[in-house]
Amino acid sequence: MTDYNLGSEYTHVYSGKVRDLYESTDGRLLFVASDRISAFDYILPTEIPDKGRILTAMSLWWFYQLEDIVPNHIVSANVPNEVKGRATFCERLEMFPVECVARGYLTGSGLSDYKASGSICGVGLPPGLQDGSQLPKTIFTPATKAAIGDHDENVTFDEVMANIGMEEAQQLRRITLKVYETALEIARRRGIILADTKFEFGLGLRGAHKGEIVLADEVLTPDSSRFWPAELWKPGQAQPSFDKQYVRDWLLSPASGWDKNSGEAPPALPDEVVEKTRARYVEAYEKLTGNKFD
Ligand code: Q0T
Repeated sequence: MTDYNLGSEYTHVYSGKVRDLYESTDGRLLFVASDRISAFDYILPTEIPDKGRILTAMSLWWFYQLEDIVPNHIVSANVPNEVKGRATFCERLEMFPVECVARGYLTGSGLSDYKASGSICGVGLPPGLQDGSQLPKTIFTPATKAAIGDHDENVTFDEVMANIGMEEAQQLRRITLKVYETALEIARRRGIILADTKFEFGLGLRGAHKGEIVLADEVLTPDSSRFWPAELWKPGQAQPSFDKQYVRDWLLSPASGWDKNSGEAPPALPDEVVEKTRARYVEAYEKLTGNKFD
């Protein structure tokens, strides 16, 4: 399952599809981005070399870009050798039980909800929008976190308020939209459309952040967001994905021998698909940050 071994100093706390959280014996939280990759809701049997390091570097870069807007949970990137470059020590927060999604473009579950009801999470939208359309304004479309293997469920703002209270719900919406709109502009200048993104926030428990809303998890990576190459954007069709397009195309091609609706686990990826996919992650990092990945 994991591609690293931290030894007995760390106990496992939580795993998402591709990220793991540990607690060290001295009480620190270690957030690890693995090299695992998911597609069509499966964790694939093949890892993408350096993916964890690339996404960690990207997330750290974003936290730094955004630190004047919202505090974040990063404490240090000085981590054990086994996970060097793809882990961070982070501040323990009391997490809000809500996935804070912002959308500037229509696709995915937002598109499905729009087609069914003309709205997403209770936010009404004008008629005539297509897959990939830019929305008239950025919207907050919260979801509740599902167990691994299940889909997050979109919820209305009223449901979030009922869950965590009006004040906190309004703060989360305001911060989510502000951070997303800032990131959208930064990415656009570099030729990347950040179609939507998901944030997780928590409440600081002690020290400088006590009682404050703090940005957690991994932010504005291709795993938590949709990255579209701006020059290929064309509403009315599914947009090519910056990172996973080779993976999806190969899995759906006859060459893979896999049927996405069979219920069977997907097969191992060929070396060529792995290498091209790794190159896309590197390209996304370098294009966005202007830094060389090494
Ligand atoms: C958490 C306390 O996606 C998640 O974790 C991926 C490994 C969800 N999650 C976050 C926490 C965090 C963070 N991040 C934190 N700073 N403090 N809990 C738990 N689950």
